[in-house]
Amino acid sequence: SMSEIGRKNLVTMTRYIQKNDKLPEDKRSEFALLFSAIQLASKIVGNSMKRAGIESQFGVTGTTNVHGEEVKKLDLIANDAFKEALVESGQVAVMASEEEEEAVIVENTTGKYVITFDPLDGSSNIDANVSVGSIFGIYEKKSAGKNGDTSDCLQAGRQLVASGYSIYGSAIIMVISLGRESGVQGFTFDPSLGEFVMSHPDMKVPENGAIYSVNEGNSAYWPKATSQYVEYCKSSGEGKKPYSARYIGSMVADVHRTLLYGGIFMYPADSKSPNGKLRYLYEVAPLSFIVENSGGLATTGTKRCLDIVPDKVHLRVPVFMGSKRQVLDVEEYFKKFPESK
Ligand code: P6P
Repeated sequence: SMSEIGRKNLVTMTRYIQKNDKLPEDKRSEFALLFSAIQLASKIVGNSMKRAGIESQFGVTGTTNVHGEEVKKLDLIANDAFKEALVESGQVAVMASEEEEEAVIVENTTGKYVITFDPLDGSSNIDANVSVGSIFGIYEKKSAGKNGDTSDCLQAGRQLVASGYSIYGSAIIMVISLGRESGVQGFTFDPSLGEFVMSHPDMKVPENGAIYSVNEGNSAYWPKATSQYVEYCKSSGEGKKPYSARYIGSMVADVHRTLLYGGIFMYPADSKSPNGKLRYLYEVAPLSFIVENSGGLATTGTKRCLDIVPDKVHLRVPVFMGSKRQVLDVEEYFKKFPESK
C-alpha cells in the first residue's frame, strides 16, 4: 500500500550495507551488489518453494549429488538461481556449492570474491513443509592469477568477510554479518515492497540457554564426551533444571532458533561418521561466523570451528554451536575425556 512505501526509517538491506560505516567505501558498493544477487536468489528459491506443491516440484529428479543424497528438483532450481545471480553480479571469481562436485571458476570476471553456498539446506524436509534455508559465506580471492582458483575456497572461517542465511518459513528472513565489528542483523522480506527490511537489528545470542538440539538417534555411536554432555543437559541439581530438547532436522531452522532463544545446536562426530555430517565450507563456517559475531561460540569439541583450515571443498566437521555457556561446557567435557574426538 502507498502508506507502506512512504514508511519512515525504512532500512532495507541495501541501505544498511551502503550506510555501514564499519566498511570502507569500495567494499560497501561491492557488498551491495553481492547481497543484491543473494537477495534475488533467495526470492527465487522462496517463490519456487511456495509453488512447489502446485507445480508438483516435489519429489526427486532421480539423480543423486556428490554425497549420494537424492537431489530434489528444488535443489537444482536453487543451485542454478544462486550461481546465475552471483555470476551476474560481476563480483565473484570462484563459487563452491553443495551441489557442485568441484569449485566453479568464473571466467572473464574482475570479481574479487569467493562464495561458498548451500543453495537449499535441509531439502529432505521440503515435502513435510518444514522450514529450510540457504547458507552462504563470502571470502576475498587470495590467489594471484587473473582467474580464481579452487584454493581460494579453502580458507579458514576466520577469513570470512561476510556470511549469512535465508530461512524459508512463514516469511523469508535473511540473517547476515558483514564482519565482527558489524555484528549480526536480520531482515524480513516484505512482498508489498519487494525488499528485505531490517526486522532483527543487532542480534545477540543469549549467553546462557536451556535448549539442547541434537539427533539422539545417533547416541549409541557417540564418544564419551558427547554422551556425558548430553546426559548433563538432561540432568538437574545445583540450581540446574533439565534443558528442553528441540530438533527440527533442518540446520538453518535449528541454528536460527538457537540464535533467538539460546542453547546449543549439535551435530557431533560418532563412530559411523568420524567427522560428523555437516560440511565446513557452506554450513559450519558461515553459520559459526554468524553465531560468533552475535556473541556465541562454535566448536568441534576440541577446536573453534572458525580456526579450521579446510583441505577439501566438501570437508565435514563435528559442530557444537550456540550460547557461550553451553559451548564452553562442551569443551570442558572434551578436556575431561580426551580420547573422545
Ligand atoms: P540428521 C539436512 O539434511 C541436514 O543437512 C541439515 O540441514 C540438518 O541439520 C542435518 O542434515 C540433519 O541430519 O542426520 O539428524 O537427519
